[in-house]
Amino acid sequence: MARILSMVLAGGEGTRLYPLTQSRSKPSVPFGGSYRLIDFALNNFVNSDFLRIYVLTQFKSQSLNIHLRKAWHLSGITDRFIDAIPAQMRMGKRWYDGTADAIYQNIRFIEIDEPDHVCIFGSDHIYKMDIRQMVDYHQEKEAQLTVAAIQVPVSEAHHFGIIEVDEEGRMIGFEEKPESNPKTIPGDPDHVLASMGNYVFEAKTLMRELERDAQDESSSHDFGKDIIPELYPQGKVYVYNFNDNKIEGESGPCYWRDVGTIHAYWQAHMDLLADEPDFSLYNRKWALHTYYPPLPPATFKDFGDHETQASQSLISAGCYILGTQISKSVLGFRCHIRPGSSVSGCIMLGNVKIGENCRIINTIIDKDVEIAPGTEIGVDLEQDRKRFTVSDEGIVVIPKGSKVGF
Ligand code: ADQ
Ligand code: ADP
Repeated sequence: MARILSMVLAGGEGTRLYPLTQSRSKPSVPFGGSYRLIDFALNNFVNSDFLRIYVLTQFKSQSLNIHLRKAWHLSGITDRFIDAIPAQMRMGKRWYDGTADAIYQNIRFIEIDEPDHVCIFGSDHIYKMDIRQMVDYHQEKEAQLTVAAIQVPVSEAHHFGIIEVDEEGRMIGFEEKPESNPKTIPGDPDHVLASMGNYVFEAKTLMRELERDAQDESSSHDFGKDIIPELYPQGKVYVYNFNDNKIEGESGPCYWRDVGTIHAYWQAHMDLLADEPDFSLYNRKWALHTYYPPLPPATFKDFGDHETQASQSLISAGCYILGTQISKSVLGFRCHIRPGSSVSGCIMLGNVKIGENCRIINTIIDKDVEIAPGTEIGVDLEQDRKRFTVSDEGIVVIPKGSKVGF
């Protein structure tokens, strides 16, 4: 058995998700009622039985550290670990440049561990992947680097590293975030093959490439911009097709979403509420671990003439719903809603209090928000734009800790 070390890049600033990333890094943003974005990447490793994991943090990492400590603490007499490594400026008084620099500044952890292969994955995406299958492919091909890839519409090509591949699966072209004329898939002019930002490196190659890149003053020290374009023309770089990945107990299409913008974040929640979601939270063979606070079950009560009705929604523990209509919404822990209110297309991240007779549509409400009785949000977007962030698609965001309408 090859020895595998995993490094999860969890430093993303997430500027396009602002204000959800005002006080926390992108991987720490709550998702799906009970989870944080980073949980999906970590569940992929844990469910694949790769349990030697460093999580590299940088920006606004306190919320993430607390979550890692509460949800992902491994202890015992084995050599399994999930350890957060903060940026420590070991290579001089500077933070990480690009993603390759983040690994380079922690290269001693790889040297000490002496793995055969190193998995370097991002932590910003919603998906399930049995990483063993990617590592098996990497070993069969005797690759120096294997990059996971997925088909995306050509209109999105400028967000991704765009790959060309030969019939054997070998990378023969790569362009990071092309601004125009991306290479489309042969025979399919509407799609490109995009890098998912997930890499399996032969450890020796990784260390050699990081050392070389560190000496290159013209480099931005990024896997997508520098390391891959340099390595594939002369090295053995292979492409792993994410659509070949099989999750035990599931047969559906492979789901992968970048939730990097407010609208994508909102839409991925709505995906969870579909009659038959492409991303299931219910597969017991692929349990989605996270931290659960000690809270009672969600409570639903009628109040006088006000019936409570909830449909197409996910409601987390500790919620207390009194005489309210809830549809197409995801409520995190400890949300309290008072009678006569209605909520539709909403995502509440947790500990939200909504007074009587409110009407709230298509709104993301961050933690610790209080909304005064009789408030309408998402109904008159022109008014909302004066006080809140509203996405081009009309999704309103209420920042953490706000008191609205008082
Ligand atoms: P980007 O989407 O631009 O491109 P990037 O900002 O490099 O992704 O972030 C990748 C991962 O590293 C994220 O999980 C992020 O949180 C983390 N990260 C970013 N900066 C970091 C830092 N300084 N320290 C620690 N972690 C950091 C990449 C690839 C593309 C590919 C897309 C897929 O470069 O080729 O298509 O991911 O989304
Ligand atoms: P989240 O909203 O992501 O759940 P928490 O409320 O759990 O975050 O906060 C996690 C930690 O982050 C707390 O210790 C809190 O004090 C700290 N924190 C929150 N905002 C800031 C900030 N702007 N600067 C520094 N620390 C912060």
